[in-house]
Amino acid sequence: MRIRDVQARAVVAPLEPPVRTASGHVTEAPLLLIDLATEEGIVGRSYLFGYHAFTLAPLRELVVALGEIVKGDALAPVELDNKMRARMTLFGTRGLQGIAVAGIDMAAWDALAVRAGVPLAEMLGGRPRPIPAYNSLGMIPPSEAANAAAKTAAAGFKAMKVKIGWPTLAEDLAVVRAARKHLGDDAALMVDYNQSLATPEAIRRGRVLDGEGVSWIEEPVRADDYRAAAEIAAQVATPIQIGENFNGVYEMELALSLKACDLVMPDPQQIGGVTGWLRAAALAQTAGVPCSSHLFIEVSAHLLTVTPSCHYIEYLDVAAPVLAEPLRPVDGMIQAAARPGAGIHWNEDAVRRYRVA
Ligand code: SMN
Ligand code: MG
Repeated sequence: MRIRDVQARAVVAPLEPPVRTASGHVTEAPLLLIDLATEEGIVGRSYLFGYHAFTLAPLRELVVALGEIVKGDALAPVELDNKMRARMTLFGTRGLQGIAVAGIDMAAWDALAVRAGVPLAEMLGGRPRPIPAYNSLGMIPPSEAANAAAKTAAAGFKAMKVKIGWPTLAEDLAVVRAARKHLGDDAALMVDYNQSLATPEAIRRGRVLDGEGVSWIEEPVRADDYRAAAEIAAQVATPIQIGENFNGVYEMELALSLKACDLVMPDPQQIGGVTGWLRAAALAQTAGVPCSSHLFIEVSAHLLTVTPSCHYIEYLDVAAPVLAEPLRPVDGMIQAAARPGAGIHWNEDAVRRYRVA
């Protein structure tokens, strides 16, 4: 089976509620929708999340250009990954280049599973199964945290993440204590600083959070400051979680070698798609580190079934407005659809509505 062409469409979908973070707000869902067609008529689909609309045009150019490079090649995702990365060796695959490679990789693996007539999880040697999910919220003020936690518990989640990094530690604590109180004692509460603290402040706030029943502190400092994260992890009892910004598995290996974190959460587009994730899952396994996902719930629901140290799937469904059948959590768990591929099918009316040039 050979690749006939790769199409990429840019949309800006609504993101409700917007994701407020201590390092800026994401108020809409800029997505690049990828359709990889084979000569036999099989179509593999994936999407990329641009965070801000201005990334979509260059991202689309990169995906289309890489699509031309792999046009006519066999549908062999690992070979395609090798070829695309080799073509960019001289300037590297950090940033949008690496994300574009991941987008084509995820669509190629989807096509492979569709052709085989099995869910992606089965293509990878696993089977769809319920994965523990956490409800992932943005920065919410203390006044809303109790209600958000109560609604999360009522929805059946056994875990919730809230973003903090308010101007004062007292405000962070007010949010954590309100959420902790209304989430239920048996539920996990995680916090995410989105890289907003300096190291001394991260240690100061982390030590106070140690007494608050928090299951992980995410990205306290700059995502790639692994030495700082290691210092924080050594001085704070609460597990330190990073990984959504691991740009490929070499960065993940470096972070683990520096003991920068107690937990990891690769992002499928940042880590290198399905191919990158499989390597990341092995790194997490050999390091003995629990591995969660970041965004991309459809493909993550498959990937986590073959992740030996599978931990949580993040429930923050940025692509739902343009999907024909968004994945829904049931009793705090998320299970991939037992249908061929990754389960990504567009709602073409919505795509038309949100399409951007
Ligand atoms: C995040 C998600 C989506 C947009 C911005 C930030 C976040 C997370 O860091 O962990 O979900
Ligand atoms: Mg995060």
